[in-house]
Amino acid sequence: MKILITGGAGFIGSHVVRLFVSKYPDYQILNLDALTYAGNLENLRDVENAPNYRFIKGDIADQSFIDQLFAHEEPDAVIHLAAESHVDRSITDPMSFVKTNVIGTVNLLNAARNLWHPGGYDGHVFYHVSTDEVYGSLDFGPEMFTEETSYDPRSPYSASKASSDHFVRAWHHTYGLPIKLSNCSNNYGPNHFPEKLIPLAIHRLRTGQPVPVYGKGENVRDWLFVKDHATAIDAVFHKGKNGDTYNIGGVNEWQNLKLIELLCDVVDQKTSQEQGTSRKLIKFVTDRAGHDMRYAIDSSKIMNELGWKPSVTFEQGLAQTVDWYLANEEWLNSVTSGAYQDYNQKQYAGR
Ligand code: NAD
Ligand code: TDX
Repeated sequence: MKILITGGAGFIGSHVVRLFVSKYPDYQILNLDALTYAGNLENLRDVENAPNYRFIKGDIADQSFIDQLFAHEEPDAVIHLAAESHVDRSITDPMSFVKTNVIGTVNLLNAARNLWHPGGYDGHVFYHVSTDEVYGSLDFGPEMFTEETSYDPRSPYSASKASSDHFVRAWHHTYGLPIKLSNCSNNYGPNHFPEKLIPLAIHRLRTGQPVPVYGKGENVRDWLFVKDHATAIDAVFHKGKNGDTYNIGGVNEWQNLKLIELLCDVVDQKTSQEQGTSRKLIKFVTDRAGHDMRYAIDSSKIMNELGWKPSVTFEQGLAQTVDWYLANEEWLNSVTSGAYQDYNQKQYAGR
């Protein structure tokens, strides 16, 4: 089987590529990635010479490139992760989210349909990886997002992902394209770009800079270790039902401030600093526009039907994550030079 994985040089994609390349030596894995600021082939140094792996540089928003690629490579399946993924960037530059997340997804759907339909869809699958943010925002009650929760996206990022989810389902209902979808909560772990809360905080703590907490730090997210997301994607890809959606989460809700305090304590412990040192760097800043209050995800369907569950506790995953960043300063230094500095300056201007 030849699988086209899009966005494989990014955070989650690189863990999915590594898992599939090493676990399935009989599969050919093609990694299609535009190498935007978030894509980094350093993430895949350990698998780049594997005989069943190949990297292709290209933009999913470029329709003629995608059509030619499908005609030439004839992939049997697609696992689609390529996206613009950062909510704050979507607030300042929404159109790049429309181009990649919406138009890019439709280009892939069209190319898959054109390639697969003439011979029948048997043995093919278009798997779209999405987010819990499409469901909107919850209050602090017991409610959780299920696969039946109505869509209510509220940021340009979540609106673009919701749109792409709808297009994927529309290609299933209208053209019979075999699809699978999953909506996952916040991931954390190695290779996470330091614009997102956890790697940003680790990076800033290690360099003695303030850690920005938006608003009062009350917002709640559910966190899942990235390697557990990769095993969930493996389970859905191989065992999920055609046309079905699976919610994926860590049963692990944290208020942002409590999470940052815990992270500060882990960093103090790992760097042999006196407990409480890092917490002094916490800085409350202006809130994110339209900041969703709480995400909470009910993963019982994937757990009960596909037998998936997270392999590590949050404490274990966070300790592994901090260890990874402290041991990979070169990776952090390379991704936090150049364009990152400009982004950061804009991000904190006026905050
Ligand atoms: P990321 O930003 O780290 O990586 C995205 C990758 O896509 C990068 O390698 C980038 O170069 C590539 N890419 C971007 N635009 C492209 C284009 N036009 N053509 C080809 N490649 C392009 O993102 P991530 O955090 O790894 O997220 C991967 C997927 O998982 C996304 O679809 C995201 O919506 C979804 N998701 C992320 C999370 C999370 O917590 N990070 C949670 C749930 C779902
Ligand atoms: O500096 C910060 N300070 C802060 O308080 C940053 C960057 C974030 N935050 C808050 C905003 C959120 O409530 O922390 C929380 C987490 O923020 P992000 O790491 O930006 O993640 P989030 O906005 O929740 O979205 C993430 O999870 C779902 C991913 O970026 C998405 O791609 C994914 O779909």
